[in-house]
Amino acid sequence: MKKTALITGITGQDGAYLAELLIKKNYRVIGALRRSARQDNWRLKRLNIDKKIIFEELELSEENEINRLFKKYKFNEVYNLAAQSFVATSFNSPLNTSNITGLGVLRILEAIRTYSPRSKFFQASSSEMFGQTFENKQDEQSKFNPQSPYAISKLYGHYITKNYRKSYNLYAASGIAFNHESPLRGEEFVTRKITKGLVSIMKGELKVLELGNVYAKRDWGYAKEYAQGMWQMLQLKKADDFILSTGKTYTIKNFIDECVKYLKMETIWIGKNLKLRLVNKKTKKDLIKINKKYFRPAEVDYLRGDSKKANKVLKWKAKTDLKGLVKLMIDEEMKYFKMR
Ligand code: GDR
Repeated sequence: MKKTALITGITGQDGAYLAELLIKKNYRVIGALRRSARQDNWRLKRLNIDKKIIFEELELSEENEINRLFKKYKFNEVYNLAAQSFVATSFNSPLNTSNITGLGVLRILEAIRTYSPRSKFFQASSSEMFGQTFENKQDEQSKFNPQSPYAISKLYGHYITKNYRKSYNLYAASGIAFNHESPLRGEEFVTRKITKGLVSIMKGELKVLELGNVYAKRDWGYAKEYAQGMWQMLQLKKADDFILSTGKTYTIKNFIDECVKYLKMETIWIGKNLKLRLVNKKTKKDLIKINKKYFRPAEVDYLRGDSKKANKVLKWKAKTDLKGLVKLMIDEEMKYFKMR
């Protein structure tokens, strides 16, 4: 019998890679999307899976719509990847973020408890929950110290998932994923903003790229591998929580250096902090500048994950390093630039 899976956030980066994986594994994939995201299926088209998914409109703010879906289908697995997922936006829309990213999780869990207690549930938790951390590496036992309405909402989702697992004996797993990027990353996130920006500069379509705090450190992996980890978390006998990360951390400035090297651009950094600039060595023109408007009211300075537990129990390990990730992202940036 074909398994049926529900993926919320199907049009996002992770939704697309997870759908690709489940289709390969012969699942029937129900993709839930917001009404406003109907046209937003370029990722699914690029992976050539848009015709293989059954789409259902769903607002995570509407419990009736969630309940309707659970009455219509029998889900073996439910992956909650939908969220207001941009940290910066959460400062401008804290209530909407809390409602969707936080309470949305509870609405799904309530539907599972009421209509489908045997469905396995995956919650996409986030390394942002660790926030301002004082530990060299963060694992499943590390202290949370969230720094944004987004991170606080994710923390609610994480704890309510654990609570429903314990209280109602549901199979509810929480995957704490550190930053994971790919050519399918949204352009508002820093890695994609950089790869797209630098390629646009090289092609003469952009003069200067403006960024915020480039000294922040992140643990960046390849999203496709993280989707695999999410699926593995639902294949155990007992639900649990796992960190997905590479264990390496780099500044945004390091990421830029790696891109510039791969693109063979002759550049040099001049100045520091708000005056920092990346300059073309020959023409002396600015290529990257810092703009205060991209700084967040509260920043997360340092993240580095320890996925020993996922490695041991799931046999999951991040394979793509920073260099490999940059290559993947820039190659595809160049390919689609040519086709525009
Ligand atoms: P993050 O990702 O907030 O870590 O959350 P993002 O790429 O937005 O920011 C990473 C770091 O880069 C700094 N930064 C900038 N960020 C953006 N977006 N644009 C800029 O111009 C810029 N300049 C510097 C940020 O301040 C930050 O320190 C991501 C999201 O995908 C979350 O949904 C997910 O939960 C976590 O990763 C794990």
